[in-house]
Amino acid sequence: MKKPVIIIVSIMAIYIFVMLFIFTILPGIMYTTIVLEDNVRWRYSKDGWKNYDPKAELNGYKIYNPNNGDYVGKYDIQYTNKGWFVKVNREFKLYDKSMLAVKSNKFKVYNFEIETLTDNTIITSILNKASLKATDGATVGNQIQIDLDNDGSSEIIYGITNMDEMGNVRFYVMAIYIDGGYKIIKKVTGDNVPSIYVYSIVDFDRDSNLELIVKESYFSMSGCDYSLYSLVDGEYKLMISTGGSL
Ligand SMILES: [Ca+2]
Ligand SMILES: [Ca+2]
Repeated sequence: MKKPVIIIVSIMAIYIFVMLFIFTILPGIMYTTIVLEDNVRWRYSKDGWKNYDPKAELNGYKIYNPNNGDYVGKYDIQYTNKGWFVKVNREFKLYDKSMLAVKSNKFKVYNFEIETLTDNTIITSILNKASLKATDGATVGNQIQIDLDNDGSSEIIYGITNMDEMGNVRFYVMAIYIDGGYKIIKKVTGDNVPSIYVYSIVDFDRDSNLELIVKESYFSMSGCDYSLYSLVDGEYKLMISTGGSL
């Protein structure tokens, strides 16, 4: 090769690498961007969590199963009014499963199982802690056992719902058992209590403290709300919350 050709090829190679670094590698180092279901988008940077522009390019996102943590693959993704599409062999194809996609170098999604909570003494303890009193209807609960702070022993996440005799949901409370006591994460009371459940358990920054992504849906509204909670000093604090309806 002649010298000018080598120089031009070298400059082009450097240009491609720099562009690749700026647009593909750097965002995964500087930020964590999470995409959820109906185009909910959160971005974490040194300034904390922010809702993020839904129109931006979505190239090279890692898709996971939100419930069991299975890695689906890395794709360019696109949201339309028909739902999520992923690029396979240069063509965008409909992705009809739950969408949890991230751009990050650190992200991990955990497998978890929801079990029925049958121990009434636990239910009573949590309701006392939350200053709630069950009505004469039905009180049902579920639990997830998982090591949330990576100290080798499991914590338990509880969800308890109470219905009155007419079948109206009167309250919902989410709590964890951690460091030998119950801590309330979320409590909703009133005439319009949503159905609430743990959508995904993740570690976005790999500090071994797991984050909870919680989904809320109301019968009277289309779309859902999603919230991200982080473990701070033994308690779950709300980091960001957003409506997923379009
Ligand atoms: Ca633990
Ligand atoms: Ca974490």
